[in-house]
Amino acid sequence: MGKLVNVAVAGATGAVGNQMVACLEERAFPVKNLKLLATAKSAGRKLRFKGEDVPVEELTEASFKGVDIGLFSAGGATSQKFAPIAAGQGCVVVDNSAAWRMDPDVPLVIPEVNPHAIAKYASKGIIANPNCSTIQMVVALAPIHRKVGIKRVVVSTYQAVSGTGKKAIDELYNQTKAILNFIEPEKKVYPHRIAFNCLPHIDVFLDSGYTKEEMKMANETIKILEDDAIGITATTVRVPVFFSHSESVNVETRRPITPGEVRDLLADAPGVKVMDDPSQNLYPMAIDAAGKDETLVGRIRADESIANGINMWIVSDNIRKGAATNAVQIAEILARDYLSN
Ligand code: L14
Repeated sequence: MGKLVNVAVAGATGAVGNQMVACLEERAFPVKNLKLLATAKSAGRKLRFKGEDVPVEELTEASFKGVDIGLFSAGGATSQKFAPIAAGQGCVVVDNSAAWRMDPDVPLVIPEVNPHAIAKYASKGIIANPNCSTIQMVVALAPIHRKVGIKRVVVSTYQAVSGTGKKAIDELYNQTKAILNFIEPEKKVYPHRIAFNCLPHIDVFLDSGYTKEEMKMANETIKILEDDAIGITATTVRVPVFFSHSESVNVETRRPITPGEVRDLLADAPGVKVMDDPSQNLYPMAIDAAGKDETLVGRIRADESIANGINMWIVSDNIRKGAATNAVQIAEILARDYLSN
């Protein structure tokens, strides 16, 4: 790895921000100085990093002087405002919000899939981290796309509450506890009860009837795979799970491929682990992926209703590979290949 870098984490006290700090430590990222930034309300709190208590400072326009890389997970509005301010001060921003993902001058990067796109950061000083549901799906789709071409994808997701943040983790916990104690549960985060329920609703609805989360999955996949001939339709569903998103993915390929060939292809794919032995009841589950960085794939089988169809089940920790790990992996490439002198 190249030189030591000054890193800032914006939104450090959130679920993803916390995990970003943990990933920097776990992966032995070459940190010179770590700055933790959050709203004034969180300023003064401390987070543990490499055995030391690092104080959280208020995020302001002056926060990024001397910072080489800023990992942002403080929401779209904060990214919209502060990413250009940070970039203007020479800080390369790796942004986890949806604010910059579809900007044609901002690369949208999954390191295992399109690391070459990182070079385009120079235009705005911003690199976007894709949506959690997109990342885990595309890590598994990319090798298939390269081999036989993907024509169409139909995906349904089963998404954990942690994607919404700490308040939603508390909401699932509190509602579950209330219901098991015959107490009327309160709802503050989602429009309906999430405990013992499924909500076909993630992010906001558009006039088309789709949610923004569904359109992110379609648009981001096309941008990352650099192929707008791929058709994608998504239904995104919130389920009462704390960590890890699961996805049922139906793929129509351009050329034939057997389930065995998909299994072999994915067994060699970086960041992917195949868990597929129905005879042993072996398939990926949210509880397997939580706390790990791999994307787990199983239930690989032919869709016999079409000529070239494959079905699979893809599971990954939405806070790790879906957010923090992916951002830190991008930062590793930046530090090694772009900021090293
Ligand atoms: O990064 O699960 O675009 O509520 C926004 C919705 C992250 C997940 C994003 C959720 C998503 C979030």
